[in-house]
Amino acid sequence: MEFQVYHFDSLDSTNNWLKQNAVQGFIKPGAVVQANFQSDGRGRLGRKWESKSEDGLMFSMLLEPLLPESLLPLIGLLISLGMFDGIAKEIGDTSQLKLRWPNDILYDNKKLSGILCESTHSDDDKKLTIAGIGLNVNQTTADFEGDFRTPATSLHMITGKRSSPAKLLPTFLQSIGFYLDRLETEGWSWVSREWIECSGLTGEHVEVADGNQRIAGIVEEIRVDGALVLNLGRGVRRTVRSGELSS
Ligand code: BT5
Repeated sequence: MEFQVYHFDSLDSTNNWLKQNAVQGFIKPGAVVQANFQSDGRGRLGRKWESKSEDGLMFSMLLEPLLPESLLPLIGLLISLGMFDGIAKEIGDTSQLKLRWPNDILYDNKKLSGILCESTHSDDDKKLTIAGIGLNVNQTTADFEGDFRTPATSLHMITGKRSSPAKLLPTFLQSIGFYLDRLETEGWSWVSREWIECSGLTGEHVEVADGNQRIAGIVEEIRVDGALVLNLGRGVRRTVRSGELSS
C-alpha cells in the first residue's frame, strides 16, 4: 500500500483535518496526516486524547472502503494488529504487550496507544473510512498524573529512550500497510482470529460497561465482525458490540 504523508506542527485533530479534506475531495485514500501537537485530540465517545507537543505520535489515515460499514470495527482491530507489530519492533519484548478490546494497546496493563475509527461520506457521496492513532512516545510518569481512565505509559517509560515521533511514523505505516495489503488479498476472516491471539483474552473473566449497563462474563471469542462474545454462566452467552472492557 502506498501512502502520501502530510506533516503539521499543530492541528486541532488529525482526524478532523483528514475528514474535512477528504469530504471535499482534496485528498485520496492512502493519505496520512501526522501532527506534533493536537489542540483538540479526540478519543471515542467525545473523550479527549492528551499529548504535549512532540510527546506522542498522532496520525490519521484515509482508507479505501475495504469493508462494508457494518464491519468498521474490524478496521480498528486490523490497525491495532499493525500498531502491535510496530511497537514490538520498538521495544523488542512483547511479553507485557496486549491488545485490549476494542482498540487499545496496553503494556503492563497501562495504556500505550489508542485508536479512533470513523466513517463518513464525501460531498460526491463516496464512503470514507478514517483511522486515527495515538501512541505515547516521550511522556514521563508526571505527564500521566491527571485524570486518565486507565493508567498510561509511553515508549520512553518502557525503553528509557526518547524518539522523534515523526521519525517513528514510517515503521508504523509499514506494519499497518502489511495488514491492509493482507485484507485486500486474503479477505477479512483472519483479522479477529489473529487479534484474539495477541489479546490473550480467551477464557479471561472481564466486565464490559456500555452506558449504564455492566456485563460480566468469560470471553469465549471475538466474532468475525469484531463483536465480543461473553459466557455469562448457566449456558447464557451475550454478544457485545461496544463498551469499555476491564478485567
Ligand atoms: C482512544 O479513545 O483511545 C482513541 C484515541 C485516538 C487518538 C488519535 S490521535 C490522532 C487522531 N486524531 C484524533 O483527534 N484522535 C486520534 P478512548 O478509548 O476513548 O480513550 C480516551 C481516554 O484515554 C481519555 O478519556 C483519557 O482518560 C485517556 N487518555 C487521554 N490521552 C491519553 C494518552 N495520551 N495516553 C493514555 N490515555 C489517554
